[in-house]
Amino acid sequence: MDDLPRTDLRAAIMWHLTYTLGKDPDHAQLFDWRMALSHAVRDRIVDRWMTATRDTYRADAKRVYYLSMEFLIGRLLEDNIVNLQMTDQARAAIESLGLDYRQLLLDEPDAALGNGGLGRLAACFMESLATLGCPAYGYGIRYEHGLFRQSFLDGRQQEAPEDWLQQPNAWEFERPEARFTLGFGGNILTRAGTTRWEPEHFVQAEAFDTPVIGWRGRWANTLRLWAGRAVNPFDLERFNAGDFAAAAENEALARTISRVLYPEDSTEKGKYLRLMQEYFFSAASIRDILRRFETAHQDLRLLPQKVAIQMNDTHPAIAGPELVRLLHDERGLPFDEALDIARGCLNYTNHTLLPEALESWGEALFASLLPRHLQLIDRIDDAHAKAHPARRVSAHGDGRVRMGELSFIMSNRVNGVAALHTGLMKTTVFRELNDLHPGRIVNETNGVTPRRWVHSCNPRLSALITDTIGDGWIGDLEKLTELEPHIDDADWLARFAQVKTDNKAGLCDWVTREHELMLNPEAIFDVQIKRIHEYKRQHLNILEAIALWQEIRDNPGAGWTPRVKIFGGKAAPGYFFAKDIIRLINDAARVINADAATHGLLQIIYLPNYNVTMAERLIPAADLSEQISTAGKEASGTGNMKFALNGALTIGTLDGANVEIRERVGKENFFLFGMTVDEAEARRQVENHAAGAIAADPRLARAIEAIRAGAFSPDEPDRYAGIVGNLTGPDYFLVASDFSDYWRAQREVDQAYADKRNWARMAALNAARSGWFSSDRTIRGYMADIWGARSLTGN
Ligand code: CR6
Repeated sequence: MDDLPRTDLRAAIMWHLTYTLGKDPDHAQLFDWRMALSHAVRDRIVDRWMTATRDTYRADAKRVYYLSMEFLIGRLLEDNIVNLQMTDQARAAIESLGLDYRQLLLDEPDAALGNGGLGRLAACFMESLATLGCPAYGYGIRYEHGLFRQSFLDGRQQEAPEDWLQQPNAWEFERPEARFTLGFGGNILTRAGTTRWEPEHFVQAEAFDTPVIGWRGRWANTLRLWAGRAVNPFDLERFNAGDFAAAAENEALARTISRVLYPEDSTEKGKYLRLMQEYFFSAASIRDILRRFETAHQDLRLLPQKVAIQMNDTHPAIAGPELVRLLHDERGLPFDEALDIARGCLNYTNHTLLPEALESWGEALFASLLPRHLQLIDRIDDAHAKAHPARRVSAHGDGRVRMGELSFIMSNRVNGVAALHTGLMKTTVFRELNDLHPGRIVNETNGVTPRRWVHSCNPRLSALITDTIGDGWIGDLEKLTELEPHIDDADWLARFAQVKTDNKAGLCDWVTREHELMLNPEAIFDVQIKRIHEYKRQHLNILEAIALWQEIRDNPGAGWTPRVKIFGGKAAPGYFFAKDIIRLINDAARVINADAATHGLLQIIYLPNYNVTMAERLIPAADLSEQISTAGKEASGTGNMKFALNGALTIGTLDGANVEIRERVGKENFFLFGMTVDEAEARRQVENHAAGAIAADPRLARAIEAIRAGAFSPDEPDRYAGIVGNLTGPDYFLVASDFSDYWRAQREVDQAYADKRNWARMAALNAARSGWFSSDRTIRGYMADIWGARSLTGN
């Protein structure tokens, strides 16, 4: 066997094809070539990865542990090639083998280990942590099936399992030796003054490591994902007795834990599994963290100096009581000391104020799985009450265990994800805890990694920026402000506009190929891509489209600016209202797209199975970014940042990070509409607010009436009775009350777009002024304000 070539990439690909994949080049498929390239790239990461680990041990540096139920990493091959700055080399090597480089990249399945913003944020953070040279581990679950695959049948969402792990995953290293056995249920024994938990059931967590390399390949961290394994995977006795299925039952049950992301939680069984998953990955991670600490230190009191743990939302909140349990029950530290140490390490990010999304568990369910933890939570509550007698705020009470309160009480710092959201945390969900702990809540506005979300996904824009100001912006996004003086140069602005035109043409080709629909490339590309939720108000968007359609039909010669409305996003399988919204959009699209009277002026397309890869395709081609949530409901948003960076203008409310985007890009470069948080609150108190708004706006009334009368569902006229009933009745998310102002802002968009040059100017100003929304800036904030961590690469 020839030695593995270290420098010549083409030779390395051939080597891996032969010796790793065992394939003769004559018979190799696209998959084999992709795997061979991935292995060749991975080799170039591994040395740096090991050096980074060694450097961290040598410096005895503080490590950051990011615990997250979700890491929506998407594809990794291109990311890794880009960060190693090997794009030209990789393309040349692949082309010299007679293969298509893009096609090869697209062959990689999307790792859909997340639902939406929270999971994608975790992925951006991992990349920024590596870019900044901050020693860090991401800890999560290696879901066999990530988020479901979405398709439409008669406009309705269908869900199929996502099978990204059907093929071998080139990036991960299985660590059979890194296993922890975790218990559930059972009893608590108190003997000679010490208490111990004797669980009844056991599951093993096995580690799979994926290296995450930063920009320019100077540092790499680890994403460690846990998989469920049985303690006794195979029962030979039962097998020999002929009961083959039962023989493997243990293994099947254990694997269920890491089988799917967010199992249906509307049943008790589902809830039980969900809490098991949370404990499973949190407990395995905490043990791993302690094990690593104890290889270098004896004194557990040093833990907060060496370890910073970030709980991404409340899903890992059980990490708090588990750490206390390990320190107190298993290591024998006094309870108060164990609690202090744990609190010195832990921090919590809140991502939502929506009451239905704030986790809480029934105490019976909780006690059946984690009896000892429930006792410890009571002691934590008591200690808290003793230290803060002014007012009792507890995690356990009224028969429930509230994970938000638990996370807050157990944390050194608690952060919001945008300025507005952080302020609201202090005055709403955590008002009392904030009074007791002034200063604990801090703000770290979200960000996105510019490597993936500009440089890779928008190569034309990236080339123009680099050509104008050099490539320093990729590692220091605030350099984008250096573009500003060029915006007044007509030639430069024309080049900027051409990038968008070319990206739109590329998207049109793809839509024609994949979805057999010809889009009008002259139209405004108006894009709303995100999870489907009433608070995000996709129904406000489709109502406006229906009203526009009606108005164009009435008045076809009025000089309309053509529009293509693009939707993408999945609804939770059990969220029926959201599924109705999807169906309504598809139904309306079918009718409107078929109307010769409005053809070319208004088109609607709902692209199925929205995921990271699709976002990378759509965002660079967007003119208009829809960020239209009811004020006070979207904690931050991160899509909004990606659009602005790629030169789309926002139509949006004063919600989440929209507020900060508007401040930075300038209010004249942002289409604002809708009520503020206070106005929305006041509006809800007005009796029949929706009916009042509908009566005051004939366009809105007509659009709703068309839906009600079955204009888009002639075979089933009352199909949307639920949506209509909500919009005309309670309308908690104030769609009706915000409609008129949304319509007004949309017509301003039409007018502005008609002036191509000025539109390009506004778009360029959005790009030039959005550099602050880099996740590098966000991570620097966490390092300084929350973790007390430092860079080992001097970044
Ligand atoms: N749905 C927020 O709603 C925010 C992300 C990341 C969300 C969204 O506004 O940008 O987190 N919240 O902070 C949760 O997932 C609970 C989200 O993605």
